Amino acid sequence: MSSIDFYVSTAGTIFGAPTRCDSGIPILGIPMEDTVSFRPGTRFAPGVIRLWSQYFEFTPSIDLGIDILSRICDLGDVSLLQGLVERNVDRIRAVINEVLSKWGRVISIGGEHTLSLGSAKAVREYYGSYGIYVHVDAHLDSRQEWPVGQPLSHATFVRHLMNSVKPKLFMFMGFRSYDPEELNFVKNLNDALLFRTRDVKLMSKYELRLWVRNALSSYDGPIHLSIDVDVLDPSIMPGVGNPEGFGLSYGELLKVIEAVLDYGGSRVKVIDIVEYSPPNDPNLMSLPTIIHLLLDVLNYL
Ligand SMILES: [Mn+2]
Repeated sequence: MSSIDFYVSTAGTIFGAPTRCDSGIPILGIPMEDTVSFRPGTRFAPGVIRLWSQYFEFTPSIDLGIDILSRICDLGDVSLLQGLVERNVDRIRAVINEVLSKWGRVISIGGEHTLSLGSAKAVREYYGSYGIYVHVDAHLDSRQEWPVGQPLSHATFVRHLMNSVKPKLFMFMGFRSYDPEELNFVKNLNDALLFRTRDVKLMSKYELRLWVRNALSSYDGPIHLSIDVDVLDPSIMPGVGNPEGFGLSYGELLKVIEAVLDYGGSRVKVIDIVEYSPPNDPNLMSLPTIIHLLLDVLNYL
């Protein structure tokens, strides 16, 4: 039996999109939440985004004349076990592998960031190579253990990703909060581009695009874009588990995403949008930004 038929269920759809599509872009909910270290609630994100998405206009930041609704379908949510991190990562890998075999790409909606380990493994498995991991996040998620004694969690999964899929290049975009141990780790990676929050803020759009273009063209293979929405400032994105001050504005995040999707083109196989947490979102005030991010990603993809 196929993993999709077995593990994925649908309750309502994003923007009212169909549940199956032929050549479109599939959206997959992954309500994984097993290793919370601060405020819980990311498991509710796919459902809340689905429910509320119907009440927004489908207009992205730049009108490229693309009918976004006609290009997407909503596959539903991956059903997961509770608290079994490794088994959930493996299930996510299996489902995304199959989604890639049928559609060639996917946008996943988390869930905790650890799910990106599953999608990275699927990219490596399905394409037989793994090119570039783009980690857009206030954090580096590169601890050895967190909490101390726990090897695999949302704060450590990047190390596992390095060991298991071995990206040719890491791009850390928009980080600002870390432990010295993690900073040492990422600085010692052989091939990594490190842009802190203030670098992204200070760089012009064209300077940033030049860096991204050079990086993407210097390493071949599939590109995996993983966006933790806590990279944004808590004033526009309060609905996250681990908020960090002095974050990116939406326009600054868009500079990064636009550059990666423009120059990455069809090499971008998986986009994860993770860590939105509705229970931590007063009056769901982060939701317009989440919806807009999804529309912009679809517009550029
Ligand atoms: Mn984060």
